[in-house]
Order: sequence, then C-alpha cells, then structure tokens
Amino acid sequence: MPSAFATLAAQAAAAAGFDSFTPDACLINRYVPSAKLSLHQDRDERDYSAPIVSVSLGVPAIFLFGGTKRNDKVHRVRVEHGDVVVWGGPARLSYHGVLPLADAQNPLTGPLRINLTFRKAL
Ligand SMILES: O=C(O)CCC(=O)C(=O)O
Ligand SMILES: [Mn+2]
Repeated sequence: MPSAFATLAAQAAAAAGFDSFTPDACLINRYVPSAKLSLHQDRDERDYSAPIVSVSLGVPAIFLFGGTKRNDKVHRVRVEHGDVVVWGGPARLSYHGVLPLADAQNPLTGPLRINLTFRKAL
C-alpha cells in the first residue's frame, strides 16, 4: 500500500494508544446513497492484538459502535470527511456498522462515501 497510507494509519493508531501498528491490508468500501453495512465484527484478521483504523471520506455517515455482544447497546457517531476511528484492545471485537447513507453531496466524491479500513491481516 502507499507509504503515506500506512503512515497515516500508524499515526492514528498511536494517537489512540496503539503503538507499532503496521497495517498490511486496506479494505476500501464505496457507499452509494442508501447503502449500509450491517452490524458485524471484524474477524478475518489473524491477530486481534492489532487495532482497526477506519478513515471516512466524502459524504457523512452514522457509524454504529456497540459492544462485543450483538445485543449490546449501540452508540451512533456521525463520521465526516477526514474523520478517523480507531478501535482495538478490549474493543477490538466490538460490533459495528453503518446506517443507510443519506442523500448528500461532497465536493470531492459527489454523492458517495468512501471508507478505508487499515488492518493487520497476516
Ligand atoms: O464504513 C465504515 O465506516 C466501516 C467499514 C467496516 O466496518 C468494514 O469494512 O469492516
Ligand atoms: Mn468492520
């Protein structure tokens, strides 16, 4: 991945208290209006000691962040262009998702939201 991406992810992780994060994967999600992501856990990575770093670009969205059980209370957080969310440690397997994307416009992405999640997959 571009070194600028890896550096951004490592710096965001460090700011949240996770030193030495070296992502080896970046999953890119492209949301069109009304697209959503159901509550889920990120379980495909081999090592849960590394955090997830999630970068939001484009149209704002409501990010859902719950606990480690599917039925735990879910917090709603508005994420805007340039926002970065980091979760790890005891929160690494927290359920999370995204509400259906509202109709909106961003000067760079038009009606779209782009999300980058940096992971240590291997
Ligand atoms: O789009 C987001 O903010 C979250 C993406 C996500 O949770 C994932 O790709 O696993
Ligand atoms: Mn996820």
